[in-house]
Amino acid sequence: MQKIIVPVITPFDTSGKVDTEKLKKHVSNLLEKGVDAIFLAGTTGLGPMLSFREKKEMLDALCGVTQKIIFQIGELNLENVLTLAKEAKDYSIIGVASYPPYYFPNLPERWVLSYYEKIYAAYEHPIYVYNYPLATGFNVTPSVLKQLGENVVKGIKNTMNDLAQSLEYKYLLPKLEVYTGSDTLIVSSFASALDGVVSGAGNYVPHLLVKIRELLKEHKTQDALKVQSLVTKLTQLSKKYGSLSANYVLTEELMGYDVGVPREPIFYLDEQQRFSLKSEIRELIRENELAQSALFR
Ligand code: ELE
Repeated sequence: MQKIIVPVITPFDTSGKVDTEKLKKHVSNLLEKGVDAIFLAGTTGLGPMLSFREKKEMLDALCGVTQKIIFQIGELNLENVLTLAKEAKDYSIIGVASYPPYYFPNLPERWVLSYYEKIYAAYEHPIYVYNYPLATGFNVTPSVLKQLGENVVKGIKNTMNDLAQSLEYKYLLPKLEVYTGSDTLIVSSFASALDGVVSGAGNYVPHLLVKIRELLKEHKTQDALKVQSLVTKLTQLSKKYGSLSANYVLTEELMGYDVGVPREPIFYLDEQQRFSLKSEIRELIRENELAQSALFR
């Protein structure tokens, strides 16, 4: 079955420390709602703002809850990345992932290939690639992935609206797991040859993602599209307020418990913004009957 993977938000306390208790609670709730796996320290989890020691601390905390974890270890200090890759070998998690080296423009392809080959050598198992060209500045194209090959790469999460690129990965490397990282392509991912989704919206509406998958299985395409449309609207709402911060408010409102705050300079929404975002969420849900039944079943 195609997978629903959630790039979990990282709960911080107001002093900026990771709150592992809130993280554990949130992850066990997500799994209970039918989520298949957790993507740890991704974009939604503010991965680039975490030290490699904090990432390890989060892995340690979560391992008591689940082993269904893809652990994002990428950063620009390769020594730290390789240390985490070696340490991750001691855990029976799904695997490690990394975005390519970022920020520096025009990196030659061969450097990116060497980066992933080094992680593979340290981890000694095939790894996951996180492709998010808008954020990293580098597109891990199907041809780059093909050069790495199926021995080195186990899967890719592609955060691009270009579904054709995701399909091309799958065509060139049939054994590869291919996930889309886009909240607006959940229906298309499940309805195509891909292996599932890594969806930030899964933090606040995991039940709607499960619902979409169920509806498609029953060939209720129109209903699935209706739920997708609501998920898309919620993510648009999140973007309007600054999604990296608004995700915490959406999760609190729709999951019904406190998930802490982001870490500055991703600033927590002020009281007025939180109030207005929550009102907009409620209005959206009120307007959508199908969503109501899926949300509150
Ligand atoms: C998506 C990002 C992208 C989810 C992660 C994810 O957070 O690690 O706003 O769609 O560009 O890659 O959330 O966000 P948008 O996998």
